[in-house]
Amino acid sequence: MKTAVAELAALGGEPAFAQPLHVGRPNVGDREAILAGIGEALDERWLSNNGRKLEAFERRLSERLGGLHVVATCNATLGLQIAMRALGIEGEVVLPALTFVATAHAVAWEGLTPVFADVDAESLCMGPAEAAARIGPETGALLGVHLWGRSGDAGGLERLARERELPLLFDAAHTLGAERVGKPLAAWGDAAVLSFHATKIANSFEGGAIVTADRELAERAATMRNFGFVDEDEIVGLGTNAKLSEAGAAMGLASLDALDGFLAASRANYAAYAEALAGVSGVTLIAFDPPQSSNCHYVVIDVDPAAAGLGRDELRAVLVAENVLARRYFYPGCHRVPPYDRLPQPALPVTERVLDRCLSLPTGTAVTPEDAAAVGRLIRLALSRPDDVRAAIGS
Ligand code: T4K
Repeated sequence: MKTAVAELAALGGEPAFAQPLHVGRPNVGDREAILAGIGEALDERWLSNNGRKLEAFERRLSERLGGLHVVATCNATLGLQIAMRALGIEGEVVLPALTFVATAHAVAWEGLTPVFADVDAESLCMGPAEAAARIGPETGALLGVHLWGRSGDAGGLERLARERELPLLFDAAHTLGAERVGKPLAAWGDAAVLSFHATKIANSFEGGAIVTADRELAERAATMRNFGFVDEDEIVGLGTNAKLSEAGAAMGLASLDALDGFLAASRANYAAYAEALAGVSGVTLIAFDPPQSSNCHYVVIDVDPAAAGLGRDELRAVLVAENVLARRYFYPGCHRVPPYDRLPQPALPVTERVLDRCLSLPTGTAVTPEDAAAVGRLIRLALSRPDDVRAAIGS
């Protein structure tokens, strides 16, 4: 354990971790079950197109989500696109700029116009006030994001959408295992889309799922996922190929079986980070409140440079030198990257502050609470002598 600033790798010491500690290292369920599931698909020579694994995966996920309709897709990005088409959205879509770029790309790829809103300072999600400020005559839908698996005023967004007669879709990519007032985050809005990408709390290698209480919407989405086919020779409209493979579904099933263990690991890491960072001036852990009904899958700190003595990027350099590959999710913000940087740039003060100060720390089953505590100690040590650190990293 390092006790002196001079021992930090940024100042010439050995890295604290021999192997890199990643944000987004996949959680892997029971290896035997995964391989057996893939083996069954091979034995049956049924590798895609509504196979038994896909049906079981959709059924199991639906059970986990209180019986909602589930349409699994090859990823969440195409899931968002299909959901927007199935909802019949046209024109402008109001969404937060503070999200992974896939949210905005899905909108633009559908020929719709993203209109970026700010986020609420507490929840860091777009709430009704931020969304309402960006609604105009061309608005065709609201697209909320449960950022980092946390939720803002989802009920307020639902009320706003009802008042303005707009569909409300949620990007729920980060939310599996997270609830609000006893209701899964993926159950809010007219539809929501989960991601089962390798980096998510549960994965199907690549994958996603459209979730909705509306059976007809789910049927339209399922048809669009498979080229618009409703029968062998019958196509009812425009479709794409967004099918999840049987290998992916087998992985997804094993992930759902292991989900409670994954959640426990993330919550334990979150608790270890919270303890290790308690009282560190200028560093605030973005809270999951309460952790038991959150998935705690993204551990994010806010670094206030004035109070901490180092800025977020300086602290990140210290951690990377220690082999702690912290990420600046979701810097620089959708509004700042092509093609959206050519749109009129709205004032997004809360978004800009978060993008300048937030840092995602490694977690998941590849990280132990002891690792998390060690990362917390490194942060504490670096901030005990910020001037020495800054001089060493030359920022
Ligand atoms: N909406 C939101 C809010 C999202 O965050 C995402 C995806 C989407 C929509 C779209 O969902 P999908 O269409 O992907 O289902 C990664 C993921 O590729 C992306 O799915 C995810 N969000 C995003 C938050 O993270 P990158 O560009 O950061 O990936 P990359 O390659 O830098 O990997 C992240 C870290 O994970 C690295 O430290 C390496 C590690 N890693 C990654 C993979 C894939 C591993 O250790 N092993 C692996 O197999 O986007």
